[in-house]
Amino acid sequence: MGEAKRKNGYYQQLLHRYPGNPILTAADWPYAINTVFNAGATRLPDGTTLLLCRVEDRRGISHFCAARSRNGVDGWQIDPEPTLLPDPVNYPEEVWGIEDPRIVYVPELGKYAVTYTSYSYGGPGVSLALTEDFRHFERIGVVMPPEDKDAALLPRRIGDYWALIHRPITPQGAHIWISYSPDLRHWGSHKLILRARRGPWWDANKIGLSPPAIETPEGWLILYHGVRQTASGSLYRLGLALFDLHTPENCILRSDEWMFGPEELYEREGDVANVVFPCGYTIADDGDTIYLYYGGADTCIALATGSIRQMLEWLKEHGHPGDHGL
Ligand code: BMA
Repeated sequence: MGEAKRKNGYYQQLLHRYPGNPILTAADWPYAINTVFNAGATRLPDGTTLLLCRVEDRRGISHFCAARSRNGVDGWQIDPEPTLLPDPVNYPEEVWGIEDPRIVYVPELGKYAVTYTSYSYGGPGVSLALTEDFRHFERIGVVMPPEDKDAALLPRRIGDYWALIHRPITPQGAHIWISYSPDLRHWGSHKLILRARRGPWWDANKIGLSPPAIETPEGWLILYHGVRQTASGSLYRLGLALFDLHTPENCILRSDEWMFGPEELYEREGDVANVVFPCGYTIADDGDTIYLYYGGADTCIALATGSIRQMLEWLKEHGHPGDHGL
């Protein structure tokens, strides 16, 4: 079952890279850009996979552009022009661009909620927009002021409240929090739910939600990134944590080891070396196979597939309750 031999023995491979990676690069774009990476993902009602790609232009400022594919792997139809541009006149928090979208379909609204980083003089904050078709967007505006990012909504209310997982920077560090809202506009009941570890750990000092939480019968499964600072730069890797379905601020399990990290050249070399950064996934008709879309080295979009059931089994074997190892 997907065991890979590495330096000192074997580890279980949970995510399998698509051999044709990267699946999208700047060379595929219908207009001049610098890079394309960190895409939100969803499956539309007709089964089409939609990626809302973060595109960095040749000034350094990011916007979003949609790419659609029948099979989620190839044959991408890319919008001929930017799909969502920053709107600094009406939304000054977007003056330095919009980045890293996460898409969640919200059945109660019949709309997709897109949470993204809005970047300005104030720093990065979290903004929310709603859309039905990825052509027209209704901006709600800033939902978490700077400095905050890596946010995604849960797809349904918990009790009476919407819940947002996000990563503020506070004097205590860069940890993952949850906040609640009755109307998607007013947020409170903020709680820290997962701490960055310290010292030599792969997820020391800075962690953040990667794609939106995956709802499973055993809880909300999250893939989170950990950032290890080294003498030659940061290493972005991914681990797993499981949160209670009814009380999502309660962490049931957290992995000690990372389960995916930069290995291939398109993950190790690019504008920012050694980064794998997923912002979205789709789930196949079998309800178990996950297609994870991730940015490689802030330069391209790559795809890896895995099994949600296997990730849960691995987490039960390799995980610990609570803040183990802090
Ligand atoms: C994070 C985010 C991501 C980026 C990563 C590596 O802070 O800004 O957009 O992929 O850094 O540069």
